[in-house]
This record gives sequence, structure tokens and C-alpha cells, in this order.
Amino acid sequence: MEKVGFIFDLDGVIVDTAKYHYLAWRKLANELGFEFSEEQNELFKGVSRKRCLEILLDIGEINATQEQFDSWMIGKNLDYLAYIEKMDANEILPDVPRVLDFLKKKNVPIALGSASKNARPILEKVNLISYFDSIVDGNSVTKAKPDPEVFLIAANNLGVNASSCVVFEDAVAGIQAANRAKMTSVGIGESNILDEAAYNFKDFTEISNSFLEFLLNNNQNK
Ligand code: B16
Ligand code: MG
Repeated sequence: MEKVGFIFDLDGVIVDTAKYHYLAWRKLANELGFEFSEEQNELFKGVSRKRCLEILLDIGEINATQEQFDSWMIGKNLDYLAYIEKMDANEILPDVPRVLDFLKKKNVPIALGSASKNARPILEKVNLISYFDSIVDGNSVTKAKPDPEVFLIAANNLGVNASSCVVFEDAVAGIQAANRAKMTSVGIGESNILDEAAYNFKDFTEISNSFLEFLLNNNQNK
């Protein structure tokens, strides 16, 4: 029987840090003289910090020197970190601890697979870091989702075959990355947006322990 691994995205799956990313990007946009809406922020989900700034500057039709680009990236991250500093366990999305506890009690290896370079401090702030056997984040990857690299490294770190992994993701690119890695993709969010996922749920309150058991059995027999 194959060992099964579970991989979680961070922003939009474990915590809703998208709102803090939005506030920090909006501040930069306003400083540069243009508006940045919450709808536009949707484009940033699961996307690397560098790529987000490129998109933001496209929206504002701003040409930046390399020096400006680098300093805006640093400034945005400092603003974002000020929000992260105030986070605590109350910001964990509903039923995430129940799912992590269920898996932990069954000795299922658990990894994080996130584009964020701030994943570790966030997991520390919300007190979930001890659940993770491996943390693969924006510091460990060379290729962004939808490339499967982040999840393949996570599977390797857990010592689990890629095809025996389950991935929880809220971004289209993340679902595509999981599918390309031949993993079982579970979309967390709007099913019409995440329609490439093998399974879809609004949030973890819709994922029962018996469904987790089903995922474990299903992937064990692969
Ligand atoms: P950072 P995820 C992603 O997290 C966010 O969804 C995305 O909006 C952000 O730009 C990216 O992390 C990089 O974050 O600036 O902290 O390195 O969904 O992959 O967990
Ligand atoms: Mg995400």
C-alpha cells in the first residue's frame, strides 16, 4: 500500500492573507497615483510577489527602472509584514485545525505548498507550524504555479509518490499545478472558477472526516 501525503496551499486555504496583500498593493498603487480594486486583486491569488508587481504596474501603466521596481517590492512586503505581525490563531480559516488534527492522528505526512516567501512566519503567528512535516514556499521554488515544481518538491520531502498526494488549493494555477503533478486536486472556493479540480468545496466545513478517510483509502490503492 502506498503512503499518502496531504499538501496545503497557504493563502486562501489555511488563512485569508489575500486581504492583507490587497491593502499593501492598494497603498502602493495609490502612492503611484492610481486605483486598485478588490476585483483586480483576484488576479494576484497564488501569483508570486514579483509577478504581482509586474501586473500592478501594467494596470497603472507605469514604467519602472530596476531600482524603483526593487524598492516597491521591498516597500510592499514591509507593509504586508506589518499586517502579518498582528495575526493570531483567530485568523485560521474554519475547520482547518480539525482537518489537520484528523490527519496528524492518523500519522499522515503533511506539507505546505505555497508561493509565499512569508509562509513560515505566518504559520508561526497562527500557531500551526508544528503540523507541517515539510514547508515548500516561495523561497524553495524556481518555477511558479501552474508549474508542478512546488508540489513535486513537497511530495519528495514527504517521501510520498506524487500520484499518492492530495492537494488543497484556492487558485486556478494551483489546481493546474496539482493536476500536472498527477496529484488529486481539491479546490477550495468557487467551483465554477476551480472547475479543473477533481473535487470542489466552498471551505473545509464542507469536508467531512469520512471524505478525508475516502481520500486516504483512494490514494493508498493507486
Ligand atoms: P509573498 P499562496 C500567494 O500565496 C498569494 O496568494 C499571492 O497573492 C502572493 O503574491 C504570493 O503568495 C506571494 O506572497 O509576497 O508573501 O511572497 O496562495 O501560494 O499560499
Ligand atoms: Mg492560495
